[in-house]
Amino acid sequence: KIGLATEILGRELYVFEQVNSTNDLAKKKAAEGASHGTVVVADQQLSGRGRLGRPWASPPGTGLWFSVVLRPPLKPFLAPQLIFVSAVAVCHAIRDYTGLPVTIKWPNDILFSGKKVCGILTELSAEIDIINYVVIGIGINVNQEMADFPPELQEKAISLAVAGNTKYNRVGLLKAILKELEKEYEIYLTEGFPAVLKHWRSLTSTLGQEVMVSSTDETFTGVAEDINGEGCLLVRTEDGNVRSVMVGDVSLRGK
Ligand code: BT5
Repeated sequence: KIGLATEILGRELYVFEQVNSTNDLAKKKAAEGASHGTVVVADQQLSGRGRLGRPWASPPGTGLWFSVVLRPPLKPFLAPQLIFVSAVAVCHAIRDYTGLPVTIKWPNDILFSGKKVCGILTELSAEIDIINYVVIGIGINVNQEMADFPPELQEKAISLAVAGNTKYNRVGLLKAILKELEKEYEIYLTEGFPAVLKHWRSLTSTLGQEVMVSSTDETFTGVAEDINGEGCLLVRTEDGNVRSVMVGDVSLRGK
């Protein structure tokens, strides 16, 4: 019993010392019928994943690695909107819990002074017209020292502890995030995506920035002006055109 502050999220809760990936386990539980709001947490992941199979460093004792099963009453094409619901909730909760001015980098990162403290991996299981489930995987660097990060992450990753110069209670932070996620998800379902976008705009550091967009086919630069109703990033290129960039296989770098 960890004293959850939620009605639904985390009421079915699985806690492990070590798993390969909480997303994989949450997908398995969901396929076996786990209820909406099921949460899988692990102290350590042996093969934590980012998008496109990229690795996610998930050492024991220091991070918050967890996944939430949602069963939203939505058409599958709307599933990407849940990335924004999640990012808003996580960003809000981290700000409230730590007081640190973290921001959202489109589409799925939470940054502290330009460095990544958290990544979100959303995975969908759907049929033509209905969503079976969505798994929201959230990885937060909570109490790592800089020396705990592998060399390739030294420049681009940071933990909340390094950012705030103090350690944080991981269970307390988990409870705060589940509470915010439950709240933002409810706002999304009752008020719609525009309400979430409004929150998102107030928390992002991407808009107004000069960005470099890279996909497998091409790289271009421009100024990130807004996101649209589908969550696409609208980038004004040097020739004055606005290009819409889909959540998917792109990486974004501040220039
Ligand atoms: C992400 O992917 O940022 C999504 C990460 C989601 C992790 C959670 S943990 C719980 C759940 N179970 C899983 O197996 N996954 C989810 P992406 O945008 O593709 O970023 C991946 C990149 O971030 C890597 O290529 C590294 O450059 C960098 N990275 C890896 N580990 C990191 C860490 N601990 N902190 C900051 N950056 C990291």
